[in-house]
Formats: sequence, C-alpha cells, structure tokens
Amino acid sequence: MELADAVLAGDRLALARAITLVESRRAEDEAAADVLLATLHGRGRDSVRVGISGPPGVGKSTFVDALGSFLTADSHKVAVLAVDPSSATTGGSILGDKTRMTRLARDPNAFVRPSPGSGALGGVAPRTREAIAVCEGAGFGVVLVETIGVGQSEIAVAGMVDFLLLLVQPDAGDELQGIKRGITEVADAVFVNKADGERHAAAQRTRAEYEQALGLLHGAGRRPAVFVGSAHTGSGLDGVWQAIRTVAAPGSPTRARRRAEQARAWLDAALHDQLVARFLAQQAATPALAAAYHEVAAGLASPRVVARRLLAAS
Ligand SMILES: Nc1nc2c(ncn2[C@@H]2O[C@H](COP(=O)(O)OP(=O)(O)OP(=O)(O)O)[C@@H](O)[C@H]2O)c(=O)[nH]1
Ligand SMILES: [Mg+2]
Repeated sequence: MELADAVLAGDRLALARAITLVESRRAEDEAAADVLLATLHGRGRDSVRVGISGPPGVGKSTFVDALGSFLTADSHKVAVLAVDPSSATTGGSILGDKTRMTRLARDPNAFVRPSPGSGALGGVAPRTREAIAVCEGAGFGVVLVETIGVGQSEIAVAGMVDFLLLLVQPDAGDELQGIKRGITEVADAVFVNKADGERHAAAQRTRAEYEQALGLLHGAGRRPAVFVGSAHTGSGLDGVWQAIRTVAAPGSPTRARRRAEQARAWLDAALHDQLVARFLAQQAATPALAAAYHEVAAGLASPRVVARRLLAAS
C-alpha cells in the first residue's frame, strides 16, 4: 500500500495523512485504516511511549518542547501527540500547542501533531493508540503524548503509554491544581515544574508534600519518584529521562507486562467500537432506532431496557 510505504520511508506528509486516516470516524475510511495499521504492524520502531499530564497551564507543552529538544539533541526521533478533551467544543488549543512547541515544531527530527481529540464526539475515546502506532511506523523512537489532567483523559492515556509523568506547580496545592486522586495513582513519576526564578524553595516544599502523599498512597510498594525542575531552563530533564528509560526502554519487564495488558484492553475497546458502529449502521436504515430515541426522550422507558430490546431484535 502506497501510504504505508511512504510512512515507513519517513515521509512527513504521509505521516500526517496516515494519522488523519486512523483517527477518522468515517465508515469509508475504516478499511483503508485497517490495511495501513496491518502493514505497519511490527515494521516500525519500538518506541518509548510517554504520557505527559497535569492541570491546565502547568507547562506541559513547554515541557514537551524542552524534553523533546533534549532528546533530538541526543539523536532521538521524537513524535508529539496531544489529547485535548476540551477542544471538541472549544475549537481546540492547536495554535497554543504549536506556539508553545516552537523548538520542536521546526526540528527536523521531531513531528508535532496537535490532535483535536475529535473522537470525544459521542463519548468515544480519541484514537491515540492508532496514532502512536503510525508514528512508530514512521521510525520515531520516542512518542510524547500531552494530555490535560483534569478528567478521564489522563487515565485513558495511562493505558496507552509505557510511562506517565504528572506535572505539578510549586505550592499550588492539589485543590487548586484540580488534580484528582486517580491521576496520582497511575502516575509513574511527578515533576514539579517551574522551579526557576523565585520558586526554588516553593518547589522543594511541593516535592516533599508529594513524596509524603505518594508514600501514603503506595505504602511499601512501588513509589513514584518526585523530580524538581524547569521546562524553561531545562533543569531536571536529565533525571526524568533516566527514570523514564528505566521503566520504559525496550527489554524492561514492566513495559512488557504493561503492553500485554494494554493490547488486551485495546482489543476490548476496538470490539466495543466496531460492534457499536456495526449496530448503528444496521439500525440507521430502520425506523426502530428513531422510535427508541423518542421513547427514551419522552421518559416512556428505561434506556437500558430499550437497548437490550433493540439488540435482541437485531
Ligand atoms: N517560569 C516558568 N514558566 C513556565 C515553565 N514552563 C511553562 N511555563 C509557562 O507556563 C505557561 C503555560 O505553559 P504551557 O506549556 O502552555 O502549559 P500547558 O500545561 O501545556 O497548558 P495547557 O495545554 O493549556 O493545559 C506559559 O506561560 C509558559 O511560559 C517553567 O519551567 N518555568
Ligand atoms: Mg499545552
């Protein structure tokens, strides 16, 4: 297949088109996307997949730009994907991402893809897994996924990456940062960003607070490390990358175990996706579905019961 060959050859335009294809929800794109993913499978780079999460404005894009540049300087090829659950309604932070990633955006060894997260339509997760697979096909050895850590998105991203890094701000407090317990539970490490200028002491206090909180949360088990640094000055990036590599480099048993679990979860998600799509395609031609929507909207029956009735009749 032409597109797959172009992706494998490192053609950036083809890469962008391929990601659009696998993210597409149009029924007529599904078959081509399947062929593409099947062709790329196992043929690209075995990348290190890293999720970067944290509250709005904590510095995720700036951090990705800094870490990505640090890595391309060390001859890595870095792809950046963004999962923004809000952009479907707000029109997106695409511009914001590009302006925050000025270095990577013009780095020949980097590829920045601000994803609209359009899959959030209808409550279906964006197809970040597929986009990661395409980037690996194109030979990227590191894939960084930025996601706003205020909802379910970061928990979903945790199921797609080898390592999840939570960014926090000095002295902001969890309440203020809008950080849910969930993300702290799934994070592999915490990075206290913006430890520059006047904020060094505050950053150290925040580090101590997180170390204590994570100690309570994880007990004697695996305890995520807490780093302090700055996306502006680049301090602390080295230490974080070492931690990421320990867990997420090829050959790591933790990574192998996670990927096996994630592949099973991906199959489940794909089954859900495809079953729902197939069912809705069948029902679209019948008046039963429209009648069912009317019925539940009017409060005449429980949606759950109606769903079962529709399925039984299909
Ligand atoms: N002093 C300081 N400011 C920083 C640092 N990192 C980011 N900032 C600033 O924080 C602001 C937000 O940075 P972004 O990188 O856009 O933050 P974000 O988390 O990606 O934001 P959203 O994508 O909107 O959630 C910008 O004004 C950055 O310049 C840092 O290390 N030190
Ligand atoms: Mg951002």
